[in-house]
Amino acid sequence: MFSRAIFTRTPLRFTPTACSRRAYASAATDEPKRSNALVYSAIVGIAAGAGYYYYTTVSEDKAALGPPEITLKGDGEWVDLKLADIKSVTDNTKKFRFELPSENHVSGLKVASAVLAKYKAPTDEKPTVRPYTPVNDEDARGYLDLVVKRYDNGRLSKHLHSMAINQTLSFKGPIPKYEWTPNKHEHIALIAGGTGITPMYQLMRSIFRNPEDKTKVTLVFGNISEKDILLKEELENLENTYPQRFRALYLVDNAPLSSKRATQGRVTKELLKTVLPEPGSGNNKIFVCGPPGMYKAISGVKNSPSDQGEVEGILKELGYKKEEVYKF
Ligand SMILES: Cc1cc2nc3c(=O)[nH]c(=O)nc-3n(C[C@H](O)[C@H](O)[C@H](O)COP(=O)(O)OP(=O)(O)OC[C@H]3O[C@@H](n4cnc5c(N)ncnc54)[C@H](O)[C@@H]3O)c2cc1C
Ligand SMILES: *[C@@H]1O[C@H](CO)[C@@H](O)[C@H](O)[C@H]1NC(C)=O
Ligand SMILES: CC(=O)N[C@H]1CO[C@H](CO)[C@@H](O)[C@@H]1O
Repeated sequence: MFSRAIFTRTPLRFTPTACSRRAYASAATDEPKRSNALVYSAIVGIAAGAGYYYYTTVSEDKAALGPPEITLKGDGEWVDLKLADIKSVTDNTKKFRFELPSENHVSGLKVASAVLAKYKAPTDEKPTVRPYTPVNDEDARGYLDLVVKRYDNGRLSKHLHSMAINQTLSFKGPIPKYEWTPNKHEHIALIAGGTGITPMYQLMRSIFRNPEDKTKVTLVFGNISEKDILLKEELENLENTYPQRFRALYLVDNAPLSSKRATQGRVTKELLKTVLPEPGSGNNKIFVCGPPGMYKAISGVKNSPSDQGEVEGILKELGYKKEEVYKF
């Protein structure tokens, strides 16, 4: 369990061009041979074991408490939660901790699901409602953590970033997304852009904190500069603790690479062909979550929350079927 992750940093077989947010180009110009050598960059695990310690500590705490109370019951009720803490994550992203009604309350979320947040400015006719994926453990008591990126013209994200401690925000939910049960798939691949990491992290946490769940996880996290890797510590912790089952590939736009953590470039067909489980090769699933342009290039867009739409883009070109892909 404390074995160390020792991956060599191999150059990736794709053109390392700078790209903008919208540049999830779908076309790889020539057909590369499928390489068996999975190429990942990762760091050597120094703090392996921290995750295990955390897991046991949480379990013991839990045993001392009685059954939890549920905050968000899926009954359509809005619940006001008080902002208790704010931590800076990157230049434009913060982690917000909301207090649940008591120390004995849990959020009520199951994996994978989201909450809805609602805000109405005094001048607004209608409230703005947006979904967010909490990053705390589902059985954490007393709080709910959101990691939210601020958009300059973003109605809800801008409000959230302007909130002061002790102000409240209305929440309801949960909104079920993809119900996870242990070992539902043998291998899952998660392709995320920006804050699209949050539902992926929810899945990963649920898998790795359950000793019965043996699912292998490959993460491709793109469209970021190195300093913008959200949930970096949390992801490193998983990489170090589960080097056999968790592999992460970080792609950055055009930032100069100072560390071994990230690789320059973009998510291309050629790259995905090397790191994803082969189409039709078993009980595998590919999850996609990111900005609209990313869905378009990689998986095709969703028609609606209840209609996944057809698989398009790179994943279609690579031969994945509808049942092998889930768009968050
Ligand atoms: C299931 C689900 C879970 C989500 N979880 C999270 C989460 O954990 N953390 C988080 O920060 N966000 C998350 N989001 C996105 C979130 O719901 C909002 O879309 C986001 O906060 C922007 O809302 P807004 O009201 O601030 O911006 P809006 O008023 O909706 O948009 C304002 C401007 O921002 C731009 N913009 C908005 N969203 C994006 C985007 N994703 N990429 C590029 N440009 C964009 C728009 O083009 C527009 O110009 C999630 C979305 C879904 C569907
Ligand atoms: C928030 O509320 C608590 C309890 O009411 C109070 O002790 C604390 O000083 C408040 N914090 C701020 C920043 O207003
Ligand atoms: C979703 C997301 O994080 N998009 C970012 C991708 O990278 C560009 C350039 O660094 C940012 O401007 C986007 O906001």
